Amino acid sequence: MKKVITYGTYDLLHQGHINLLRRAKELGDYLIVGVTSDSFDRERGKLNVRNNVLERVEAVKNTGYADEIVIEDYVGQKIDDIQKYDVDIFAIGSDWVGKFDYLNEYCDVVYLPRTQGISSTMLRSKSQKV
Ligand code: C2G
Repeated sequence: MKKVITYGTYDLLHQGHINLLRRAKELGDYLIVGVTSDSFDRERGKLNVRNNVLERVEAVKNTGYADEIVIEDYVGQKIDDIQKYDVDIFAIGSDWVGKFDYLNEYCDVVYLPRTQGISSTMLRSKSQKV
């Protein structure tokens, strides 16, 4: 069984996230999705996340693509998860190209095409104007 893992915040879940999860799932048989904790997002400078971790987990669950959801809470967890869950492929959007090449030591790293024209940042700024 080929296991795939991907990570993200998934704030205000949108079509870009859904496309990413679908493509990640298609790479293997079993998809693990790491959803960032609220404190980890604050730590890495994401200060304007609207949905809390429970809401974001629920949204990812509702896409139907995740076989398992874990919470990402610290720097270095990706390596621990890949080893713990015996992951074959780490997948992430192309906005991260090159940034996760260091994981090649532990599994295959695949950068998937990012969906153009939609982002959580765009949705947050739109909802501020309403
Ligand atoms: N994404 C996408 N197309 C968009 C927006 C996002 O394909 N229009 C992808 C991102 O490339 C990422 C995933 O959706 O693979 C989740 O994106 P975010 O919620 O913005 O999370 P991010 O900050 O990229 O998390 O440990 C966390 C991860 O390293 C990155």
